[in-house]
Amino acid sequence: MTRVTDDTRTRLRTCPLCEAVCGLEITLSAENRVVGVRGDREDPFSRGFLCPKGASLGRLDEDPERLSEPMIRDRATDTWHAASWEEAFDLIAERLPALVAEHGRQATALYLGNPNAHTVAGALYLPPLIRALSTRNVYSASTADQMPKQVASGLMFGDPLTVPVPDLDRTDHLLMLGANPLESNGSLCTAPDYPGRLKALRQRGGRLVVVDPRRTRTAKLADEHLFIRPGSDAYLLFAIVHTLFAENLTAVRVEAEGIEEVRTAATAFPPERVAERTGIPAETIVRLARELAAAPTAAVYARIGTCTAEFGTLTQWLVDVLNVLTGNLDRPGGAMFATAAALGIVRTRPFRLGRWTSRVRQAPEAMGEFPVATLADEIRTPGEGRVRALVTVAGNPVLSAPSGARLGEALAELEFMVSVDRYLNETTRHADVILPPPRTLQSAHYDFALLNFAVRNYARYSRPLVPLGDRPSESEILARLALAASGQQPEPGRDPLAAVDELIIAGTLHKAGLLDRRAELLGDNSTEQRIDMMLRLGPYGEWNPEAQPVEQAGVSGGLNLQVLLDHPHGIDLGPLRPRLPGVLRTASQRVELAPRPLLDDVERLRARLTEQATGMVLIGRRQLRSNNSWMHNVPSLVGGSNTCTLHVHPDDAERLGLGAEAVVKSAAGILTVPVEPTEEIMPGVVSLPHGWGHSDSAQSVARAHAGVNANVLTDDSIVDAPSGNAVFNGVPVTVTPA
Ligand SMILES: Nc1nc2c(c(=O)[nH]1)N[C@H]1C(S)=C(S)[C@@H](COP(=O)(O)OP(=O)(O)OC[C@H]3O[C@@H](n4cnc5c(=O)[nH]c(N)nc54)[C@H](O)[C@@H]3O)O[C@H]1N2
Ligand SMILES: Nc1nc2c(c(=O)[nH]1)N[C@H]1C(S)=C(S)[C@@H](COP(=O)(O)OP(=O)(O)OC[C@H]3O[C@@H](n4cnc5c(=O)[nH]c(N)nc54)[C@H](O)[C@@H]3O)O[C@H]1N2
Ligand code: SF4
Ligand SMILES: [Mo]
Repeated sequence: MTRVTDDTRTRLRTCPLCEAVCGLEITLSAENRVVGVRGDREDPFSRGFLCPKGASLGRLDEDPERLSEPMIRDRATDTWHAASWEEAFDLIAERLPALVAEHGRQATALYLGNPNAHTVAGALYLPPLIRALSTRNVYSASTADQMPKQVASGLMFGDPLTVPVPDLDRTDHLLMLGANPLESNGSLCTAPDYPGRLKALRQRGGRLVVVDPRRTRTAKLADEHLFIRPGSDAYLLFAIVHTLFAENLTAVRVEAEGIEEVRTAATAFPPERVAERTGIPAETIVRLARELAAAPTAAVYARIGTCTAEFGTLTQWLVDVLNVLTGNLDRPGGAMFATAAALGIVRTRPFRLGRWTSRVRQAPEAMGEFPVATLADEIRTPGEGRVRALVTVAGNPVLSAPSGARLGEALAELEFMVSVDRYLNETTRHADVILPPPRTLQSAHYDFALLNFAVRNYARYSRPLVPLGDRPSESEILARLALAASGQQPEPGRDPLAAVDELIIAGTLHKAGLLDRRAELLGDNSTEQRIDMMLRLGPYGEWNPEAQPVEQAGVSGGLNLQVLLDHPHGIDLGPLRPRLPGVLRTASQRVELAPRPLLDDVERLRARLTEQATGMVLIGRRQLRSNNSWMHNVPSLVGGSNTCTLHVHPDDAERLGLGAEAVVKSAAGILTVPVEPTEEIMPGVVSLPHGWGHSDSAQSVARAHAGVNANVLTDDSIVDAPSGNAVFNGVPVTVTPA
């Protein structure tokens, strides 16, 4: 460890590692090595909170095994050599356009991974890349994650990005399903120090109820924890809806269509009919409904455990149906919509689902994407439109997608593959070219996506802490990739980023009637000027005639980049405010409680109600010192409790005669895993974390803590019908002694 000396400097930056957006205070040595990380106590949102991952940001950023130069693979020998940026882009410009010329645009696919939600490059420079490729074969981690929430929100509110979040700091009652923020730090609910906020809820007399097949750390903090049979949340929520109607407990306060249709649909799901399926007694369900209705304010919140399930979209829909029926949507203490500072995509027409379908499975698109669960089919099924080339950006689908191992075999059949990634890993090993992004600390940071889901309105911009030198930023990599994919060379002497930005700036200012003010945009480069424009035109912006006031002391006038630069700890933009009907984009201009595609899907739910729960089922879990697949090469983040084991209830372990290891078999695959008996899991359920399985990894620490790939067991042939989302929870398995 480098000593803190006079040459060190301390700088502020947002942590990019999870959705909690904590402010960090980072101490750097003269050589730009991280010598210390602390939570930024002056950040008005995170107030000094820091988790073990944030504390390890330096080690992660300086991992000696991360890639620093482009890599090119020789297919004949399967060996890699470092290449110059010119060589790498030249190869792409030679191969991709030729492939498209021969086989058409659909022959190229794109897969976008989770870290894109945390980078400026992902937010601002993926859209031009998608346009340049102009293929319908766009896939992302969203269909292994939150697509059900986005589809439900799109149908109910008209915009899939209009997602309500629980008003954590003011609610009196929180019903939480399938989320474990004490390990994950929260998701689709940006809340730094989520654990502290939950403790505060209880301290002010509020009630927290957690529904989870595992007694998680979050469950232990709650007033009440209920085990639920995996995959049955939609039944539970429908029965709560049923009870609200049956007992006249509804109190709708917003303009809503379709209340009668919801009442009718719920008649099929009285509490006594779902009790067995959910494992929750009818009396308890009735009590949950009464408590929800009686609380002065309440919010229902459900996350990944309920999204990555067969009825994910119905569950997410019912969450907000409950928020509406109990009068809690869009009111303080209920479920509210954040107001992010940067101007986002302005949607003018209502969200539509299934505008086109995939070639092999006829899966409907959602938000311009096909389900990642069908990517392997599109690569492997011969015929016109077959995917022959793939570009991945910040994704590791071999470990993160359902039937990931099968997808890995499909990747090996591609004719050409490019990955923008910091590692040579389970996915990128199939690439022909890997383009590594710079260090995190060499990148600027602004949370374009996550601040739309914040529990308090807030903005913070961080400039790069370490100079880039003569290598490209990730934004430039994506811009040059877009050029190479269309067979173009960057114009000599012209910054390819500036070319992209100029088009967007001119278009946006023209629409706003402000083209003559182009010269006023501030910033060191075109990206910053774009951010300045988005802030100025945004809901608190200097150029927005209807801007909301910025109430923070010391900030006068509307927001622009300079105001954010002057407030490096971030700016508090106040508690969430009611936003209906302004945010609605539905045809009716009301909240649509009974969208047709969802009512249609209720039939599928109904048909499965009486299904007997036999055998064991598999679910996932997250670990505090981990993040999906890519943080296992940092010594401080592996080992201890952070290991890849199968959680099994001791009664099941005994009944099944399990020893130290078990063989777990599903319809999709088979694995041998170490067994960890624990009372914290519901009988009949086993849990395995995802993101492991590094036995062939090029990273030495990850290889030494390999674990197994949980997605060998998950089955890509089963998805949540409306959204196409992958199913990771409730996978039928057999468990036998090894
Ligand atoms: N069984 C099971 N599977 C799951 C889940 C589950 O709960 N259970 N969860 C799902 C969820 S919620 C998600 S979001 C997905 C995640 O799915 P993916 O996004 O496909 O997987 P990650 O492991 O997050 O991979 C991120 C990749 O980005 C690279 N990377 C990291 N930082 C950067 C960067 O700044 N730039 C670039 N270019 N690359 C970077 C890493 O090296 C890694 O290769 O996994 C899903 N898979
Ligand atoms: N430390 C850490 N933090 C992370 C990540 C990480 O890998 N590690 N990943 C990040 C990502 S990509 C995301 S999307 C978020 C996710 O954030 P969360 O949604 O909070 O994710 P989990 O911690 O996996 O919690 C999901 C819970 O659902 C439960 N569950 C499983 N099946 C069911 C079911 O059928 N019904 C119900 N009611 N519960 C069920 C599981 O037992 C688990 O406790 O976390 C992010 N933060
Ligand atoms: S909670 Fe998330 S944002 Fe905060 S320090 Fe940890 S990883 Fe970073
Ligand atoms: Mo995720």
